[in-house]
Amino acid sequence: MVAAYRRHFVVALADGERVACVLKGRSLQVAVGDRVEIRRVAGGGAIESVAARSNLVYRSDAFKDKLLAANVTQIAGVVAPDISLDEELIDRWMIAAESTDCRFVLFANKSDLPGFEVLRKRLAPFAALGCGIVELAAIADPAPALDWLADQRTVLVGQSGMGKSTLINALLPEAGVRTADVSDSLGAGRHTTTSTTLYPLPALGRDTWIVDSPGMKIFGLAQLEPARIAEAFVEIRPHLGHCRFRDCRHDAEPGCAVTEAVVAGRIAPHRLRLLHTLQAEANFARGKAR
Ligand SMILES: Nc1nc2c(ncn2[C@@H]2O[C@H](COP(=O)(O)OP(=O)(O)OP(=O)(O)O)[C@@H](O)[C@H]2O)c(=O)[nH]1
Ligand SMILES: [Mg+2]
Ligand SMILES: [Zn+2]
Repeated sequence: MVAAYRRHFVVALADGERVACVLKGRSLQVAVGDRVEIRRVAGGGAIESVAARSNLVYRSDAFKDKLLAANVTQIAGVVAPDISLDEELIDRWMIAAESTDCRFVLFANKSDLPGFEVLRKRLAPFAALGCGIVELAAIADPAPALDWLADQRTVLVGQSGMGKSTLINALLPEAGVRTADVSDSLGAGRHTTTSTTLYPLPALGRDTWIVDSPGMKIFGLAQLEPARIAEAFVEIRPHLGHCRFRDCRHDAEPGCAVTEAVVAGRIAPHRLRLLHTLQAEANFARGKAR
């Protein structure tokens, strides 16, 4: 399945034909990147089944799921100097990637703009956590991103106006994806990209593609299992299992290896706070019978 807009989908068949589809049945969940079976109906198709997937990247709160893509190998966050940086959002993308066995990379876009040097400094802590950072000006040249996209099934995430669609256009000029000035998209409080769309990148490898998604300001991870969220923090993970209490919450318990690592400067305090926030969000969602 290659494009999703609300309850409307586009499926690309093996011979290249594209069929507008609806979902058969309410229980079925489908995301771009899914392999599906369809049945022809008047005017299009109905998605009847979804093949087993290697993973599903989505965001969720206590009330609903927002599917991004299935069978993903890499999440690429896009940031730029002309839009205020939300570090917690980046942290959440990293956690989403870790918990779905995806690689995470940050595209620091609009390197041609003033203020890029400030952005570069603010991204340094993410590099320290092991995330790749690619500096580029997508509008002029997507080349720095190519090595990172090769042989990967990537989903682009980022706030509106960062340049996700611009990067797609630079990679695939024939795609003609709509982009818009930051002032336009932010001023009206609307997003330029409204559907989630998969673009094959055959020049960069077999089964290689990239997904453009609508801009997002929040990234809920309520679907995560509360007890396992800590493992998705790369710098917290090595300390797990070393606390005095087996069921340590890494809060105010004595003999907590994680809070000791915070005191020693090996874990940033905001990262431990985010762990507790994500656990609270996940527990809250579980309390609601979703
Ligand atoms: N100066 C500069 N502007 C860029 C660059 N990349 C994108 N832009 C501009 O940033 C604006 C937003 O780009 P889009 O590609 O529409 O952003 P988006 O992330 O797809 O936004 P949504 O679809 O709303 O999520 C456009 O005016 C682009 O021309 C770049 O490398 N340098
Ligand atoms: Mg866009
Ligand atoms: Zn602990």
